[in-house]
Amino acid sequence: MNSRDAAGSGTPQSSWAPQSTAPTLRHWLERLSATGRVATIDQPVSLEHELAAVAKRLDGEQATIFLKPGGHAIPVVSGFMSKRAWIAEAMGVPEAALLERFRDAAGHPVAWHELPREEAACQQVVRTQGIDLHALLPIPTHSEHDNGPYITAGLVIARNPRTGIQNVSINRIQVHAPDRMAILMLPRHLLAFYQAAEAAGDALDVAIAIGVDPLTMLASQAITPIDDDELEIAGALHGAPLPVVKCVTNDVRVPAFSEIVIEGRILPKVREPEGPFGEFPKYYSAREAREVIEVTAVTHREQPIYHTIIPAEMEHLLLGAIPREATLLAHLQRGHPGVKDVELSVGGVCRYHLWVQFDKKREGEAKNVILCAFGAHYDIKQVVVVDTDVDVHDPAEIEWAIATRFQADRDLVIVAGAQGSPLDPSTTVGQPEDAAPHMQGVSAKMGLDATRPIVYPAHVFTRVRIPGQDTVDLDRLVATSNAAFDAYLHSGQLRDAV
Ligand SMILES: Cc1cc2nc3c(=O)[nH]c(=O)nc-3n(C[C@H](O)[C@H](O)[C@H](O)COP(=O)(O)O)c2cc1C
Ligand SMILES: [Mn+2]
Repeated sequence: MNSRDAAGSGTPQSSWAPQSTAPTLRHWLERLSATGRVATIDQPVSLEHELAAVAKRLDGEQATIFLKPGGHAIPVVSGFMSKRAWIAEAMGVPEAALLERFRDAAGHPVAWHELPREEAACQQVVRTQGIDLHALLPIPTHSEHDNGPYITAGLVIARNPRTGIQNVSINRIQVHAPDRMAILMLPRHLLAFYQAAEAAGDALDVAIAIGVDPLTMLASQAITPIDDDELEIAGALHGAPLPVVKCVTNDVRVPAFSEIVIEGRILPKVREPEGPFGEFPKYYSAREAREVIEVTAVTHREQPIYHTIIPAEMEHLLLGAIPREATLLAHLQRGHPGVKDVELSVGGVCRYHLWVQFDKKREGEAKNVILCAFGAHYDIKQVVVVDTDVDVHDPAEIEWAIATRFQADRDLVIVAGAQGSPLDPSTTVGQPEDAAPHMQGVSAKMGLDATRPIVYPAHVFTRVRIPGQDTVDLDRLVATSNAAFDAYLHSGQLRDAV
């Protein structure tokens, strides 16, 4: 049985009536706590490395809540969406329906609902003067060589200067002064908004929402056109308009139930050094000049909770993986309807290695699927295509398919000299001879067709199975105690002793 099917009930279609078990972070944490999935750390821990070390040790097993982080009164939470099954649970669908549900929500956005300020939890406490982020918020320093504290779980929300339509992304933010931060904006929507503002000599107003529910976090990672508002995708995932409120010092709308909101402006023509910072491929990115946010306000709930994401751990990797998988699956299925499912493997940092489950009808098709995947996203570096009897979510099954259905001289596809991930250190990134920007990130692509031939002699590819292995009634057959066996052993011991 596919392990994903076991996680929920019903077919993907029947459980699609959008419903969320996690309308706010607090609802979700309560649910995790009631089911033994929260580790409460009530001892003081240092914000420098110690907090991240504990959260990393428990990542993927339990969310962590630190009640006394670095002498602050505000608790820190981490790792509350570090398992696929938990994310599916938050969405209210079986794990097997996760990608389809996400794709459906991205295609059917729900407009948000604006609340008056007095109803918005995130503005219960408002501070616009004398802001010192280090004193106000428990912001951890994560990895060994990081350049100090970083906000890693902030939804950066901005308005398109031309249309006013909002955008949401997560960006790493270095807090290097009481009210100034440096931000990494790769060339996507936020950077496009900023460049438009900067060209007109203006700052770009932003808000950074920290401590939001898992579905709004996930929606922030949707791969969509520039004028799709990710908060509307969050509404679709929740099955209800997302409540928002206007910021105190600008016109950006933020989720009204956010625990904490930092308001500010990305300054035109200002750059300050940022990094190094330990990134998702589990290597550091270099110190470089980056854009700067000047903080204009900090608002929060009474007794807020601060969220930090441990870089390169499961919460970080899955947040990127699920929307990417949904997009890749749709892309592959457009040309190849036989594609059934995909997974971006954890070992490939949920970005570089794609596993594809495919119902092959004609020889050669798996190689077309491989080439299609290379074209879908420059990050994809290795593709493995397997048959429909192979569980694409089980690394041992993938390796078994490669071990027994793949021959390197026939089934390997290599494309030399393509573009790869700029964060993959094995590309030409940073090599002295290739230091010019247009020479960076050159990478080979590798595809493995691990499907069996369509026609094969009887028994050659017949998978060993034991009749009844999935259906035997263990409850009836297995005794509740080992007393009978112990008695049998004991009589044997007496004989041995003679
Ligand atoms: C934990 C985490 C950290 C991220 N850090 C950055 C970052 O520092 N800079 C960046 O450009 N993207 C970062 N991303 C990726 C973007 O948030 C993501 O690509 C987003 O979908 C971009 O939104 P956009 O398409 O609306 O521009 C991060 C993602 C996650 C999950
Ligand atoms: Mn966007």
